[in-house]
Amino acid sequence: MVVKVYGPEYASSKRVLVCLVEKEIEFEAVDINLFKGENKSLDYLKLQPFGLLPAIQDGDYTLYESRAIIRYYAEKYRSQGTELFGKTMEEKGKVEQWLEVEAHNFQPPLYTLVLHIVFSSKMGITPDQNVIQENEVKLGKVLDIYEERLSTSKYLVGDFFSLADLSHLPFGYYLLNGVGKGYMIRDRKHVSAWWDVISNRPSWKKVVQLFPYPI
Ligand SMILES: N[C@@H](CCC(=O)N[C@@H](CS)C(=O)NCC(=O)O)C(=O)O
Repeated sequence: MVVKVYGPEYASSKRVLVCLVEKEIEFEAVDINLFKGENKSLDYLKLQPFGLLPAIQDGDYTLYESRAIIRYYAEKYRSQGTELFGKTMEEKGKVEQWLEVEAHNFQPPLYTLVLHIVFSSKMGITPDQNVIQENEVKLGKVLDIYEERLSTSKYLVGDFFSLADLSHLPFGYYLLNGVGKGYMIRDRKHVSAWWDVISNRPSWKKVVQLFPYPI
């Protein structure tokens, strides 16, 4: 069964796509244009009642929330493609920990920067320099913690690439492309080395090449 992924060009959908590529799961992309409001169509709202991208359809099964989707596929196809949860329960616990950090510490300030810097005109937002500065400072403090962690470990959890690293790719990309604050990665030696390793994975390069960002 081919998995249908809705809205492949948007960042949160790319979290799902890169996971499917790593797990060697066949998929089909269905375009939904957020800027034309297609995410609020009655048909799409049946799949994702909040009108957010992505959602997936896998036969009769549907699921939304990108991190729920990647957890689902990483678990369902544990022995296929890249093992993204680690080998032990302890490693899985740490993968979950860093997935939560990504969702609650890393992404929120970065999402605000993306909205105010990249999509302000398309989304009808007046860019607010105070909000931008405040979120840049917040994200910097988060990245300082990453720098410390990555000074002792190649990846966030240990010596293996996991769902935790993967989950940072879609919005991390914006920092260097679009937001124009690549220095936040490049000025942190270990974060910078980590970023180069994870963003050079063939899976991520394939996703960005197949579905360019709407920047
Ligand atoms: N927590 C959701 C967030 C999804 C999300 O915010 N998606 C953005 C695209 S990256 C979106 O659909 N935005 C449309 C809107 O805010 O109306 C997930 O991870 O699936």
